[in-house]
Amino acid sequence: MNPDNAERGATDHNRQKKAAVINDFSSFGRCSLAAALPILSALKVQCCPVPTAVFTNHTGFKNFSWYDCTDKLESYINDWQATSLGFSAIASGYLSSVKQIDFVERFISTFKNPDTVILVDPVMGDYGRLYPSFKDDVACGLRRLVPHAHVITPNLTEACILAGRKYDETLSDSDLLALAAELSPPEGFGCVISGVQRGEMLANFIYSRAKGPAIVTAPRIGCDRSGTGDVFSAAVLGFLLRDPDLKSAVEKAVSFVTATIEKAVEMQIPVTDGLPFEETLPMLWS
Ligand code: PXL
Repeated sequence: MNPDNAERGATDHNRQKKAAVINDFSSFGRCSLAAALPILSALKVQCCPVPTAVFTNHTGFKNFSWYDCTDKLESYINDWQATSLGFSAIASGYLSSVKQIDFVERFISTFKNPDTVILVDPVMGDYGRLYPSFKDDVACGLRRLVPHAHVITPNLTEACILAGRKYDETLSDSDLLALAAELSPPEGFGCVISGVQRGEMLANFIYSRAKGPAIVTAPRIGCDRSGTGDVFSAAVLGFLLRDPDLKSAVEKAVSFVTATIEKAVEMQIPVTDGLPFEETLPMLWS
């Protein structure tokens, strides 16, 4: 190890928090790393991206191409260990193979320290269907990451898959709170089932290990938009690093997402193109 790096892990944490974010990079569509980077930066967290794949644009477009980065991932563990990097948070998102899930487990066990916050966003699908390019083995593999996490942020589709049950849009509020409790990782903050449609509202069903169940709602504005879940989970992580209260982090993330969706409607942004957070990032500065 370079002796200059010996103290880096401990001192960097005091200077500025760092989050390693293991997710894909989609060059168009403002999702995954392209959302996590600006949002964590605005929340004054240094985002260190670990790209699992590079996409021309996300898979919600008719045409998309990608190259897979699996073969390059191990270098992140080797080089960052040699540089003695330490992280205040590790987050995972779009993982397209069991090999990548294995990598996330190794990454967490290498870099986790007693204070590291681990967020797993089990990105797999929406509206009861897996995203194109996802296979059942990945869906099963993602269950393995939950016990490593302190907080997970599935949507309804992902929560049903994680729990091994059929997708069901008719679940009651109490069913969804029970599901959030069932899926909560054994340690840490808990689980948020995000963006569940409730008439004119969108509801987030929270099970907080410290404070129990809660529901945070916001008006449903226009159509669902690509990348909303990624913006939400990045904001939840950034806010949790400031204040370890899950409900309060969700409330602040929901306010940010809602204001950004209002802007998207006002600016007539196509629903595929992600949220125009460039317009609202200043809300996160303080
Ligand atoms: O927003 C989730 C997501 C992330 N990454 C890619 C995607 C999607 C959803 O469609 O296609 C590449």
